Amino acid sequence: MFSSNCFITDQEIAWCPGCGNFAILEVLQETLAELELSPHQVLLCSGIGQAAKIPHYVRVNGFNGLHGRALPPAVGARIANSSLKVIVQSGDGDTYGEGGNHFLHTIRRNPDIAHFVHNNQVYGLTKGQASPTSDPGMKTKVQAAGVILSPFNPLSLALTLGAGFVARGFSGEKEHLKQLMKAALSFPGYALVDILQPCVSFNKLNTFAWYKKRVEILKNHEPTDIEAAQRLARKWGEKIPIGIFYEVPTPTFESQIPALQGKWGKEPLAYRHFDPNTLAHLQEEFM
Ligand SMILES: Cc1ncc(C[n+]2csc(CCOP(=O)(O)OP(=O)(O)O)c2C)c(N)n1
Ligand code: SF4
Repeated sequence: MFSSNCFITDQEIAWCPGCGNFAILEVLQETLAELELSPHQVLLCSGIGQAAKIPHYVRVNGFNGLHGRALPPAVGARIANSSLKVIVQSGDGDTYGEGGNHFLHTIRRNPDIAHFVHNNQVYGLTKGQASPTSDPGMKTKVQAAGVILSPFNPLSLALTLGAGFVARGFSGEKEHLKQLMKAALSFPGYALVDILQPCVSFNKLNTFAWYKKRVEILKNHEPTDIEAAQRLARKWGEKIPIGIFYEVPTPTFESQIPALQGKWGKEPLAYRHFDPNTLAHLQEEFM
């Protein structure tokens, strides 16, 4: 049996003291241990950014893609090796900005992966420019007169596109976040957990205290009620709900790929023996 220490690497952590990423990292390591997963069973994919450094700090299989490009390799890896627990972890800029298109189409595909977005409402690594989730009016060095765009609502959009698991967590509510991660990792399909994560260096508006005053753990919410989930997803201000907004499984991408079903699906693609002779008839036909 593994403890969370088994998931720690010897890499020096390059986050600012007090950054909300530390709590998310710790909760992830505890979650993996408590789910009794061993390091070789997990693949962690990320893009670029502060949040995206996480594969360096967790002792599992890891993949660092380009900015915004964490989801496609994660989906590919999941198809190639269905014995892996695939987790994508990235920032709000990475996921909802640069990776917006992949975000939309991954939800439509519904692969069995868990997606934990560290949402600090800024581009942290590049020194705090506004991101798609920044609150209107927030001043940054680039948006000196304040953000003028309406914020992107990832949870509402995910629900609209038919995501089966949609949740919001907060890095300051660690036990609660662990329950969300466990539920997302046990969910058969694409599971989104948007995690509010204070960036102490660049987001002086949405601070730890700002979130702490507002977040409210959901009680008595029926997570199969899509309309109630949408109402919760749109709630942002004096009260910010956290918890599982929606949880209803639908057929996964993998379950609809013939090559992964029946006699073909007995073992993951990655472990199957490939005999080039089986392609001989195709070569004859096309060459
Ligand atoms: C295509 C592309 N555009 C811009 C950059 C520069 N860049 C690197 S990290 C980053 C911001 C990351 O912000 P976010 O995804 O919100 O993550 P955080 O650092 O806040 O965790 C940017 C703009 C890049 N690497 N590639
Ligand atoms: S810049 Fe912000 S997100 Fe990046 S490590 Fe520092 S506090 Fe964390």
